[in-house]
Amino acid sequence: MTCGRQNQRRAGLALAAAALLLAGCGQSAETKGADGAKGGAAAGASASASSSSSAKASVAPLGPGEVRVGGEVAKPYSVTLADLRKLPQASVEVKFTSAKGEQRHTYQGVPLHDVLKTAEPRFDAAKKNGRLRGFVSATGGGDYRAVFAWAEIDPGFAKSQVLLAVSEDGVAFDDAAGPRLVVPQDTKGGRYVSELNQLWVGVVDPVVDAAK
Ligand SMILES: Nc1nc2c(c(=O)[nH]1)N[C@H]1C(S)=C(S)[C@@H](COP(=O)(O)O)O[C@H]1N2
Ligand SMILES: [Mo]
Repeated sequence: MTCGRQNQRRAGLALAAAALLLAGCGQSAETKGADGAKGGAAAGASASASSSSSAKASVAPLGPGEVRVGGEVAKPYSVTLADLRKLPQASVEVKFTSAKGEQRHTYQGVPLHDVLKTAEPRFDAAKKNGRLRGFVSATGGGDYRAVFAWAEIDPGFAKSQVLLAVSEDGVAFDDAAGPRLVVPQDTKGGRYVSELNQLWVGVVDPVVDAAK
């Protein structure tokens, strides 16, 4: 038997996750919340709260294709896949390796930097290159998560064009599923977070300074 994270994600159903759990396919603590909850109704319907003591009951369930943008920002907001389609688009041709082997795709979408700037990240202007202390956590379906340094996604620093993709090879992503992160500079597919539902801007100073 395989513990198919990919299949689970593809299925995108709380039902599939329940079946995996019943089948004893529980994943380690690093993939807690194996509820497969993505954007969409499944997020609200799943028992995700039971898998995380830090879950906040006060937070409304995610709407279809909703991505919450928050953290160290002045203006937290939500953007849906449908909203993203109306914003200025970029297109990238990429290749990356995955468990399926090499993949080549053309993605269309909105630069991640644009989406985050709208939320007005609060970087320390008093510190030299304060934004270099920033990072972005991207969470997708199945509580899959990857982190970026701010400089990696800021065209003012890096030659990168990280996108919140709305389509792959001309095929639109399901509005309920949410966008996919596309990371042209990566050779592996790990940070191509699918069914994106949260972007969280952070600053490393509190963690680093606490360790002094
Ligand atoms: N939400 C989510 N996104 C994910 C993953 C995942 O498990 N969950 N796996 C990543 C990994 S390890 C790879 S290699 C690619 C694979 O992309 P594919 O599923 O389109 O083949 O997706 C990435 N994005
Ligand atoms: Mo992967």
